[in-house]
Formats: sequence, structure tokens, C-alpha cells
Amino acid sequence: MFIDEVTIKVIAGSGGDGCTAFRREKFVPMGGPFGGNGGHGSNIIFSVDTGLHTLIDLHYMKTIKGKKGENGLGKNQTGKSSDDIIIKVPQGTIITDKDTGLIIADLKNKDDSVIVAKGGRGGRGNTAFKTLSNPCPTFSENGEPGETKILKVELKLLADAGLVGLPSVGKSTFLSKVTAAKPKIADYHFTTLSPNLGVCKTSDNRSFVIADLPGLIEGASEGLGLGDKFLRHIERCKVIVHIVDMGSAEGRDPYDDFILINKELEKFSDKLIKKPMIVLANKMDMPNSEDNLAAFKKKVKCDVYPISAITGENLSNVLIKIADLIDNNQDEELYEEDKYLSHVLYKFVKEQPYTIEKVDDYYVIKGDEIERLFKMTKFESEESILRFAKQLRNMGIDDELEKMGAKEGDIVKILDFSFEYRK
Ligand SMILES: Nc1nc2c(ncn2[C@@H]2O[C@H](COP(=O)(O)OP(=O)(O)OP(=O)(O)O)[C@@H](O)[C@H]2O)c(=O)[nH]1
Ligand SMILES: [Mg+2]
Repeated sequence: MFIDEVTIKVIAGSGGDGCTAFRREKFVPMGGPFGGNGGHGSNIIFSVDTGLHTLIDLHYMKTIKGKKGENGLGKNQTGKSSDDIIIKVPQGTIITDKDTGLIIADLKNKDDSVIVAKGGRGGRGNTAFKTLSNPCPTFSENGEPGETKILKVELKLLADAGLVGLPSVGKSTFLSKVTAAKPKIADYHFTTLSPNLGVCKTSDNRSFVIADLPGLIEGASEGLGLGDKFLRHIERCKVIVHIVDMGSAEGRDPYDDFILINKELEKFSDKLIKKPMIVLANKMDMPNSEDNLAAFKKKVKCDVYPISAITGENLSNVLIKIADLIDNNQDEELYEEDKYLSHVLYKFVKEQPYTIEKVDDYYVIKGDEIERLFKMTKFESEESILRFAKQLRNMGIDDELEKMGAKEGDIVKILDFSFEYRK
């Protein structure tokens, strides 16, 4: 099965918790704090594997979860960090954050990889909080939660040349003759249901990647047949190889076919039709093909290369022509469907520190920063609660509550925790 779009949830590992411990040794009086920091939680990384050509593995995963870092230990020992989770994806995978709509990465090179969700840092142990005014803190932090994101993962195959044409014109036969790929070939329409890739070597030792795509029909750009689902894979090809059937066994006029396909390409996106195109007149071994070719050549303005995919006639010459066209069209913009994709937008959305809303008689505080601080606080220690209260004050939450008319004893909620408001 060929899957080229997947929505998936990623939850990076939280940091390990910090440790509260004290030095107790026989001849060391007042040993002081001795608790180590937690380890880092696992990052979730997407990394290109050139052997993959579909997102099927992700399709079955649904959620990818990282591991928590190990907790800190006594004797100031730092917890072990968790290994990163590395997910292999095909070259040409584009990852978008569904909440912000920002593209996190466009993995177009064969060594590309990106952290899609960062693991949390380890919570600090009580040793880390030691100061002159507080030489023996009795609290430590929980680990930072790992980032959680909903990702849209899309695959836009990266091939140098894309084969287009009506069904049964011989696209798959061509691919099978010029590469080692073994696509299904048959005399009925829509034999090819998903793209096939092959690497082709020319007689002068150049190589390029060809994508064989399902056949296009009238209305393909609006979704008819296998439709627009596959046209987007052509968006990233440098060159379009347009195959026309000169045998006209089905009684079709090759010129009408040629115009029909071009119209669909243009309707899908005007960038497609501007791509360099090479026209191959196939099935030249058929009885009427010479006459058809002569008529066809009179009507079209571009060069037409006669071939027979079945007998192999003229194929090696044509490959040289395709390689030339690819080499002469290394201009990024021509085959980059969206300019912004060349500058990937990494996260720059400012997180909202907090919002306060009055719901019934409660004040509900929400926000990434405040919720993170909350999760990193261990509420079992008095000192740690006081520290949290101070952090709220420093963020201006106390002032904001007062402005909203909060009175002594009113209930304030953060996540599933409630406490009383005190001035
Ligand atoms: N005589 C002749 N038949 C050919 C030639 N190339 C392909 N065919 C035949 O045409 C039929 C369709 O070939 P495919 O390669 O499956 O065509 P396709 O364009 O990939 O078709 P779809 O995948 O359905 O879009 C098969 O029966 C092939 O044997 C050729 O050069 N000469
Ligand atoms: Mg085919």
C-alpha cells in the first residue's frame, strides 16, 4: 500500500525528576544537599532513509512516545538520559505542525534529519538550588515535560523525471526497461495504482531517478480516475517525460491525448506545465505508428522522440536527452512548488505564558509556561510550594488576579490543582 499523508501524535520523553537528598557521612557534620539532577527525556527525530518510498510505517503507528529520563540520585548522581527515538521516513517528507500550520521540516536531502519534538530537560536536584541564603534546600524539581505535537506528515516523492500520460501508453513498460524496477504491466487501464521509482543509468554514466505514475485521464486535476492524488508528486520532478501512444489501438488520436494531458497538468498547477518536458512517441513497433507519428509531428511544436518501450528501440538515446534536460534544469525555483519550502520555518511562535479566566467562582489559569512550571513542581515540600508561589508572583499572576477582583480565599485552579488565593 502506498501512503503519502499521515497525521500522527508525537510525545517526547519528559526529563527525569531531580532528587532531594542530604549528605550523611560519619565525619561530615551538616553535609548539606546531595541530590542529583534528572536525565534528559528522549527527543523524537525523523530521519531520511533512502530505501523507503511510502509513509506506511507511520500510518500504523498513530502515536510515537519518547521515554522519560532517569531520575536523579543521591550523592549528586545525574540520572541517565533516554535515547532518542529515531523514525525513518522517505526522502521528500514534509512535516507540518497541525496546531500552528508551520512547516517544521522538509527532508529533501538523503542525510536530513530533524527533531520534531524535544525531550524535556531533567529536573534539578536539591544541590542545584543551593545558594548563600539557602545553603540546604529541601526541595527538587520534577523533570520538564517533553514536547507534544500533532504532525501532518506528507510525502512528495523526489524524482528527477516524472512519467505522465494516459493509462496504458506504456509508462510502466518504459520504467521496467530503463531501470531495475519491476512495476506491474498489463493491457488494462490503471494497472499502476501508486508511484514506482527507479534509478536509471545512461550510456555516458549519468544516473537519475524516474517516477512512474498512475495514468491520467480527463478531469484528473479535479480528482477523476486516480486524479490529483498523484499529480502533486510531479510537482517536485525537474523534468516531465510525457509518453504518447502512437499505436492508437484504442482508436484514439495521439494529438488529442497529448493536449488532454497538458490541460490537466496546467489545471492542476501552472507550475507543472512550465516544467521542461520531453515527448516520447511510444509503440513505434505497431503497424500504423509511422503515419500517426508524421501527423502528430505536424501538429506539435516541440521535439518528439519515437521509441518502442517493448523492443527497446531508441531508448538509450532518449535517456541521454532526459539526462541533458535534467542537468540543464538544476534551477531550484522551477521545480520547487512553493518558495517558502526552501526556507523551513522552525518554531518561533511565542508561547503564551498564561491566561486567566473567571469560570463560575473560580479563577482558571492556563498557558504553556505556567503549566510547565506547575508540572515541574513537587508539591510535597513546603519550600517547593513557596517557590512555586514566588514564580507565580514574578510572572505577574498575583497582580492580574487582584485586578480581576480576586479576594482572600477565592479558589484558583491550574490543571487539576486548586488552591486558595492569598495576598
Ligand atoms: N506494441 C507495444 N506495446 C506496448 C509498448 N509499451 C507498452 N506496451 C503495452 O501496452 C500495455 C500497457 O502498458 P503499461 O506499461 O502497463 O502502461 P501504463 O502506461 O503503465 O498504464 P497504466 O499503469 O494503466 O497507466 C501493455 O500491454 C504493454 O505490453 C510498446 O512499445 N509497443
Ligand atoms: Mg503503469
